[in-house]
Amino acid sequence: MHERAAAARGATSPLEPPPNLRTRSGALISNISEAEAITFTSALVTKSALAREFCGCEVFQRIVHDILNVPDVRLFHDQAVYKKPCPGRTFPFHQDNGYTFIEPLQYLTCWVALSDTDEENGCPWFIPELHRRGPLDHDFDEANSGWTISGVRDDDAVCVPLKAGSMACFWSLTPHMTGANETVDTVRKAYIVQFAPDGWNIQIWDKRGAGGRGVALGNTGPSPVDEARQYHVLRGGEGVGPPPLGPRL
Ligand SMILES: O=C(O)CCC(=O)C(=O)O
Repeated sequence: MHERAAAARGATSPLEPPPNLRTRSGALISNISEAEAITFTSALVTKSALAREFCGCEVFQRIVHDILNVPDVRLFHDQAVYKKPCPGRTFPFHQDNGYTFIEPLQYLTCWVALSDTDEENGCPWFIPELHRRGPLDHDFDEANSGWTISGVRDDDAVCVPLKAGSMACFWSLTPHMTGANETVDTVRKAYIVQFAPDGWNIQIWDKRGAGGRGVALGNTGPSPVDEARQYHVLRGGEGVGPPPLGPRL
């Protein structure tokens, strides 16, 4: 996994979004990416054959086989997260469901360290057991530009330093945060790879509804899948490699 992570680091870096990426109307493309503090680069598997191979590799096939315990599993989402030196700037406690709410609720997040990470440069922290309480209310934390579980009690949070090539695997309902990168010159690099049982429904929640608090929608059954991005890693209980990267449009 260590060689694979080194290769993934090579694949993710050139694809980091340029600073201040804006729409034609001037709005920031993402309200959580900020070039000088933290960048999120999504769907690398649609741009890099190496990222594609990485997310579909046998290591993940085995992990999802054992943890998700269903015969058909797809890559749900992948993103590189680069955290720049920026004193005090955390990525606050949240559940991944606080960003992307699907049915069934629990999907699996694999947080892969592409560089060594520790308390000083912004490694992840987790609150044990709280995932059992289901989805928690999230509010937007303007100071740290991220959704967060307001008032969450974090006195028993566990700090998880990771060497490059190691990963933390956790449920999408597990509250987690990353600390500030308090170094002066190192960029903390991670690749986040998420897997979900095939047949998920993402159309049950409108995040922008009710003035940004979100509203429940009708249950419309399985959502359409982006085959180029959300490919199978497990089909009929067997690991399957990723389909080749198609021509770029
Ligand atoms: O890697 C980070 O600093 C935070 C990313 C994170 O927690 C997430 O994308 O859910």
